[in-house]
Amino acid sequence: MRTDRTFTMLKPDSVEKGNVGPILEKITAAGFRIAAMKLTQMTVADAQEFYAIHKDRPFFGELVQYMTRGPIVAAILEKDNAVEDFRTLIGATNPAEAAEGTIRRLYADSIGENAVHGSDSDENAEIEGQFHFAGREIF
Ligand code: RTP
Ligand code: MG
Repeated sequence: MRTDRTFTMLKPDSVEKGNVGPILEKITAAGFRIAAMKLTQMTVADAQEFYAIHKDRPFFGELVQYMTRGPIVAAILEKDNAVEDFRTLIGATNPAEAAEGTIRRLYADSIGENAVHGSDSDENAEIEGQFHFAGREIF
């Protein structure tokens, strides 16, 4: 398994608000190489599977509704220490608690609609990247 890749989604709110360009600029400026990227929309079944770990949480229904309401930008990103460095770049889950200059602080509205996803482990980065991309789409 590679340990220098992470998986991200620019969530529907980022696409709706026209923030894809500025967010990608921050990601590439931070030294991440784009290994795979596409505009796509998750079905309800996709989102339920992707976020299965949260299925018993009270916000699960809202989360699935949010993540399926419009297109997302899915991407695999490469950099040394990618998973941890990307989580630092995006900031805390709740944008009100996210550090100054982080993507969620700059572009997210609330803990529910928080602009971006970042994998939380090397193992999940691999699983999530394969969930969204075929081998021939990864460079
Ligand atoms: P993500 O998986 O999207 O990168 O976010 P995360 O690790 O920072 O947060 P996680 O605990 O995995 O939660 C996944 C997503 O569920 C939504 N959420 N809503 N209303 C709420 O209290 C609440 N808590 C979490 C967010 O969209 C969060 O990113
Ligand atoms: Mg998470």
